[in-house]
Amino acid sequence: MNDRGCFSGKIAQGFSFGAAVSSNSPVLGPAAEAVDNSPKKNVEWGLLDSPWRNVDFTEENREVLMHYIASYKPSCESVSEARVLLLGPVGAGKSSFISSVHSVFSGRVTNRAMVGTSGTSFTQKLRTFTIQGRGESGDQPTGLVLCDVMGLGEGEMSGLTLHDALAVIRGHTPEGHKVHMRERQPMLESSTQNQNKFSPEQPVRPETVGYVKKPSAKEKVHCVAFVVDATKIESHTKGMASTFRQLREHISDLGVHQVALLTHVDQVCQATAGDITKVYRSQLLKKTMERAAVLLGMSMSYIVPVKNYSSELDVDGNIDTLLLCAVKHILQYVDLYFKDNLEAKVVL
Ligand SMILES: Nc1nc2c(ncn2[C@@H]2O[C@H](COP(=O)(O)OP(=O)(O)OP(=O)(O)O)[C@@H](O)[C@H]2O)c(=O)[nH]1
Ligand SMILES: [Mg+2]
Repeated sequence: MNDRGCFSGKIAQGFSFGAAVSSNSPVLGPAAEAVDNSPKKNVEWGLLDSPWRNVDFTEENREVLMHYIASYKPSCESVSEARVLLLGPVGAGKSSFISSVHSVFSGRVTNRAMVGTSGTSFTQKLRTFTIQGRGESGDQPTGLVLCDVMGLGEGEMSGLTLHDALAVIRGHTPEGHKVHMRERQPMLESSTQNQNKFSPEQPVRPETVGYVKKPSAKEKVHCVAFVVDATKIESHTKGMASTFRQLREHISDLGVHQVALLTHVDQVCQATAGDITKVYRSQLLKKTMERAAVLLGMSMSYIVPVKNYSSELDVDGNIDTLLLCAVKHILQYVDLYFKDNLEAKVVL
């Protein structure tokens, strides 16, 4: 961490990233420190006077966002749940995002999606999670399903392949058997048995057990959310940029919109780590998002920052709000998919 309170890079004299901070590095102090909001400190931290995007971090807005998501229904008669696939490099925070969103709605930090710390992808199978949050007690399933899958590798021979990623998006990939899908419990893994692991040697194909030959609209993925770790943007090779480019080309051909989540923002900017409401005031994070946009080959407007629950024991209203904003952002592109591809439901 440098004396500007940031973990890497310089802000004033030309932006440059230092060695990427490992996602396993301890989060340095700010959360534990009292946050100094003085103008002098803001300059030291490289904080803009006003945010470059406006987020309402009030408790009321958190409630509004929760209600929006809890009552969300896809605008298509034949589809009751929006399926969103999280795609990104190993350790980017895909499973953490799912767990974090679940934590927001359950009011306590949980590790539902099995978050890992290994160098190879911790998540090995396609797993789908229905977010709960509807109803009086908030324990009914919402219309949002988040799909977790193994991490992308730098090339075709490691991690999830392009072929398998597209098979998931097209809805061919078995999630256990259909009967399991119907019997799926909210926030429970829908495929625990007889499930082939993703492997470059064994691509998903018609012979794969449980292969869905003619996926219906509800079995397809309706939006892809790329997940990238803010501390690793600079350390990704050209191979990863090319993986993203190929994925984006093919996914766009399928008419599926893509957004991106920039995770680990707390490990890039100390001020933001101490107070997540500063996320859009951090010049370093703005630069990091610009770099992420280049890596992903997408406009900044598709990218939103999040801080996943990682070391916290309790949920925090402001962290919740940023996570909920990310979910709303995703759902807007899900809606666009239904608008573009399927018959819109008549709203009376
Ligand atoms: N500080 C911090 N840590 C995070 C954040 N998101 C994820 N992590 C940590 O990063 C590590 C990897 O997170 P995972 O959610 O397992 O990443 P993944 O993308 O699912 O990884 P694979 O399944 O291995 O591909 C875990 O130790 C998480 O606690 C974040 O926003 N901030
Ligand atoms: Mg994972």
